[in-house]
This record gives sequence, C-alpha cells and structure tokens, in this order.
Amino acid sequence: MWQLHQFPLCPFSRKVRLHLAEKGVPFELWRENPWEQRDEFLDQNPAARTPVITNAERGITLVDSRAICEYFEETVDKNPLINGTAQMRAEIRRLVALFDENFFGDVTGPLLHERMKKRLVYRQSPDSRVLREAMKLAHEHLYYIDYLVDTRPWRSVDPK
Ligand SMILES: N[C@@H](CCC(=O)N[C@@H](CS)C(=O)NCC(=O)O)C(=O)O
Repeated sequence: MWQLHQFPLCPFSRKVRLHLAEKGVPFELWRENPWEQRDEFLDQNPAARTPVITNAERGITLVDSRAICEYFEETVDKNPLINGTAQMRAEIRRLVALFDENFFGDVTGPLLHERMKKRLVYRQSPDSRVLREAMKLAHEHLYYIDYLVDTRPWRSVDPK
C-alpha cells in the first residue's frame, strides 16, 4: 500500500491526492507538519518538504509532487493526464509549472505563510500588506485562467 506523507493545505500534496484518485491508485494519508522536521521525515526527504510517497513492501520512496505524478503517469495506464502529442504534453507541463511556481510563489505560498505558518509556528500576526498583494496577484492569475478557459479547445470537450 502507498502511504502519502502530506500536509492538508499544501497545494503540492493536494495535486498528488487528485492525481492518485484520477489514476485509481489506493493510498493511505499520513499527516506531516513539514516545519517540525521530524527525524523520520528528514530520513525520507532531507529537504523536509511535503509531499513524499512511500511503499514499504516495494522499498520505494518518491519525493516532489512533479516526480511523484510523473511516476504514476508512467506506471499506471488508467486515465492518462499528460497525454496527446509532444507539443500538447509540453503545454500540460507548462501549465503545471505555472501553478507550482508562479501561482504558489505569488499567491498560495504567501497566504499559507501569513495565515497559517506565522500563526501556528511563529505566533505572529499576518502582515496585511502581504495578504493584499497576494490577493491582487490572485486576481491577475484568475484573469489568465479565464482567458485559457475561453480560448483553449479543451473547453469545447463535451463532459457527458
Ligand atoms: N517542489 C516541491 C515543493 C514542495 C513544498 O514546497 N512543500 C511545502 C508545503 S506546501 C513545504 O513542505 N514547505 C516546508 C515548510 O513549510 O517547512 C513539490 O512539488 O513537491
């Protein structure tokens, strides 16, 4: 059985949960607070970041959401998520990178830091300027997502 060591609010952990569900891979959830840097967690990932997925029976430990998703993409045939021509697959990877890097850096990262980590770990109040800036950038990203939804052909795929 796969065990996903993850933090519920971590967007990279969420991406892996969704990917495994789409692929039909059974897994158990293990909650990890990465900032606690537990020794057992550091043994799995010296960078102390969620998510990490392990399979004790097979002696496998995988680290990093993109590496984990691509592993299951390559080893489980059901519901290919990085599919189509090489050009289409490059575009899928670009969009994943956009969310993992730009959206996380501009929006999710600062919101998690200000609203959750500062309160739980540092016992500090959030900085309202950082929150305002993150929300402003969230709107800019949402405009771009609207543009993609309006202009890309996958919009016209009939969901039924
Ligand atoms: N590139 C990594 C990023 C993982 C990451 O940054 N995870 C955050 C939580 S969302 C983390 O564990 N940060 C360490 C900390 O908060 O101490 C991935 O895709 O898995």
